[in-house]
Amino acid sequence: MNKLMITVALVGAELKKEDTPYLPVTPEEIGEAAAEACEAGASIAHIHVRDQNGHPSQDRELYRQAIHEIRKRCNIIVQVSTGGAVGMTAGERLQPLSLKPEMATLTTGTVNFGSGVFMNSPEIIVTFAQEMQKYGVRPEFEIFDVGMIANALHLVKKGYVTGHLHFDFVMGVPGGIPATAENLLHMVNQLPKGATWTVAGIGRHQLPMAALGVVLGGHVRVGLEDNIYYRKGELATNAQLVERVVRIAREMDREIATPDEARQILDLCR
Ligand code: KMH
Ligand code: ZN
Repeated sequence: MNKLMITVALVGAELKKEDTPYLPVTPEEIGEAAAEACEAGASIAHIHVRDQNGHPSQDRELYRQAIHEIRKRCNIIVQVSTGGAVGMTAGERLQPLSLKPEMATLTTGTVNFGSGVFMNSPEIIVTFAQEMQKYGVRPEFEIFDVGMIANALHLVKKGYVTGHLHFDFVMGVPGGIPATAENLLHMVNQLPKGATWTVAGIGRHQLPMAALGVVLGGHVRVGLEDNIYYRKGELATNAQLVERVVRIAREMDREIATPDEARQILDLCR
């Protein structure tokens, strides 16, 4: 079977240090957490950044510092968020793209997000895709519900996204698609030939969706952005969540992709 890419979603925008002391928030902490996760087997780090008060931010300078701290320590692929936090403007969210990271998220639709609304109008989606093209950044389509796949493929048809197509199915957000095996298969079946996919289950869905990703030949995202527990009542570190997926994959005879192997799978080596 193909090698498994593990994405670690290190930070997110919704959690606080009070929720878990293991949450990295400063650029140095993000760099450390990325290096530990990479050592454990992660090939992609999906990152958000926080300001000095720990609040979610899309500030370009903070991203520059966090990426610098990661690069100092390891070879992991850096994937910046363009989702940011609910309520941020498109201009705020776009800031890290001008740093020309290897990858960035691109959410192709609006979705209820807990008690908020994660806004992605047709205009925003096209603008974000164009900015990624301009800076040579590979998008990861961030799919929170099934209609977003058709929106992503529409962007491809119109030429706003070219090259290798990679999707991340984020399942179990309150307001988004429920995390079930049937729903995952339904989404996988809609992808064009040659596209790759990752699955990210939220909260208690992280572990079963990761196991499904391993056995179905997809790829897996874990990390504190999506789930802070190792098991009920026991907090996890980012690296521990990665290590568990590595163990599951090895038991299933699936090898783990290094960052450079992930670059080849995603055709980032241009
Ligand atoms: N924080 C969510 C509203 C992304 O990183 O692109 C959006 C999010 C998706 O986390
Ligand atoms: Zn995110």
